[in-house]
Amino acid sequence: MKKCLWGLVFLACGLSGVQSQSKYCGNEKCPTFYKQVGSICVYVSTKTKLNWQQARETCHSIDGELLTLPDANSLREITLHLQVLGALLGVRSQSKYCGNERCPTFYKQVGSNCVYVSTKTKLNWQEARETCHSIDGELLTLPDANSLRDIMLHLKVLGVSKEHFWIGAYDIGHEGTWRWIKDKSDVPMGSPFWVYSKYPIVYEPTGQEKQNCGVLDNRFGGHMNDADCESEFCFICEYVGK
Ligand SMILES: [Ca+2]
Repeated sequence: MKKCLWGLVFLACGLSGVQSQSKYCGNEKCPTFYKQVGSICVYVSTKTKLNWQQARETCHSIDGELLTLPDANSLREITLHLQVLGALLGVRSQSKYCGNERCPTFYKQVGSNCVYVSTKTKLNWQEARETCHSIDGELLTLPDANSLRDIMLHLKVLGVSKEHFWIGAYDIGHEGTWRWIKDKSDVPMGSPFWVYSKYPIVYEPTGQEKQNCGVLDNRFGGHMNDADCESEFCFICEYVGK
């Protein structure tokens, strides 16, 4: 039976004035990637299909293991969860992908990018980067206005537009010159990318040496702001491959 019914047993997002309210971005109490089902934290992969060993290795990459079902309740809970996810589509695999998407495991297509939006444990900028690396990603690059619009709309659909999200913009080591961490290309400045104040018009970033990492700031509709890299926020990865 070749079907993506694997999950994981355990395993298990401030700016100047932007402070996180709790350890978690959403309402859940499971680590990044995981969702609570009954008493356990699981990740259900409905993207690229893998063989058993490949599936195990993917679980290991996010500190998990293939799902254990110790009793009837756990089987019932995961079955119900799969029904809710709409993932029980029949026994035979029809294509390389489990769902309708064309992005790798963990990722969802947003515009022309495959992105992973972490709405679980909040991390600082470097920790967020490392989490993206663990799934062959990097913090999000927004090369043009369309990509900014696409991700803002996506966050709204996800119902997480009240959170701040780390992205791949930074000026560490080259103060005042903002670059994307993925390819070191220049970050667009001004409108419509960065938050601005109206009277007089002043665009972020304004944090100078104290704020060297970029975030989508929920107080200003998800436009970009600079923040202290040690602040803890949700974050967005984009798939870059191995
Ligand atoms: Ca700076």
